Amino acid sequence: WQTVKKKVSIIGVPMDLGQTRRGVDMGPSAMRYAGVIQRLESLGYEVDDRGDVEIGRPGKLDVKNEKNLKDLDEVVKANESLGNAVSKVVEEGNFPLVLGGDHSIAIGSLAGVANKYENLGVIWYDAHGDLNTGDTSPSGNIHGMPLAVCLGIGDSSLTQIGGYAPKIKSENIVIVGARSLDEGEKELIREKGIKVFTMHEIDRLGMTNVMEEAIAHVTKKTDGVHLSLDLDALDPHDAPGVGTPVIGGTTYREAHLAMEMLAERDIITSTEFVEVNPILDNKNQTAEAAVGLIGSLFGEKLL
Ligand code: EXY
Ligand code: MN
Ligand code: MN
Ligand code: MN
Repeated sequence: WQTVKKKVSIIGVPMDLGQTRRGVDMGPSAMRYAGVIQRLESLGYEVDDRGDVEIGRPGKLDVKNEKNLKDLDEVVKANESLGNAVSKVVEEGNFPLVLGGDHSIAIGSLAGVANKYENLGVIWYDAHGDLNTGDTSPSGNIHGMPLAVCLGIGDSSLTQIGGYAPKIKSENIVIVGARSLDEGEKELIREKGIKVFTMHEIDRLGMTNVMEEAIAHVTKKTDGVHLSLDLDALDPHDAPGVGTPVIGGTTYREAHLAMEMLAERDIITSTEFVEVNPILDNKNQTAEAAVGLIGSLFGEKLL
């Protein structure tokens, strides 16, 4: 009885150079081990695993430079290849599911999809804003910068990945789950009028209302929506295997509800699941949580 569904193409990105805690490069393996392919197949999808993008090694070229962008050259190179791989998936009419890797890989994913749409919407489900540049970043870690980069803000070697900038417009973005923002990020949010549902709004309105409003916002002027899901949006109790945990996050159930609402509305056209770090995890709990959320996003229901 299963209806014909779009083919899902998986691309692994064992990237750990966008930050300094090693181990997040094992994220794609951990999610495969947690059964992501079988999970999608059991929902009736045809899955084609395209393997992993090649990543350089840390510090080979430059660990930190005067631009305050750690391992810039390697991060650029990997995101160029990822952009090409994702672009091919979209051209073939398949759904790109990118498995990270640290969040710097959103630069490549969005480079690969954004030029396929007139106006791409983005849901950024994250404890952080990822809106830093080399000038505002307290760390020099590029995983704290991808959303700014996709808005065309930051070093041109990053913003020009894929050969065009910007990838997205600030009015088509919504951030959900934020609870850690640097001063420069707050300024950018105000300046650009970016829609943010912090944990405060989630507590106050409830996840159902937040997602209703978030979906309304990202579908208003768009013809596709990318979901960028950082596992650190979940509370560290439910997702301990992440490099930058922040107390007070969304629960496992709230995250599932969000995915289930996206599945009901059927608005997501590409996605990435990032920041799973098996070394910091508790018996693959975070990768399993990620795969469960992928199940819900792709329409899994109990009854
Ligand atoms: N805002 C901090 C920084 O830029 O260093 C922390 C960023 C963490 C980014 C994580 C993956 O979402
Ligand atoms: Mn992030
Ligand atoms: Mn984060
Ligand atoms: Mn579920």
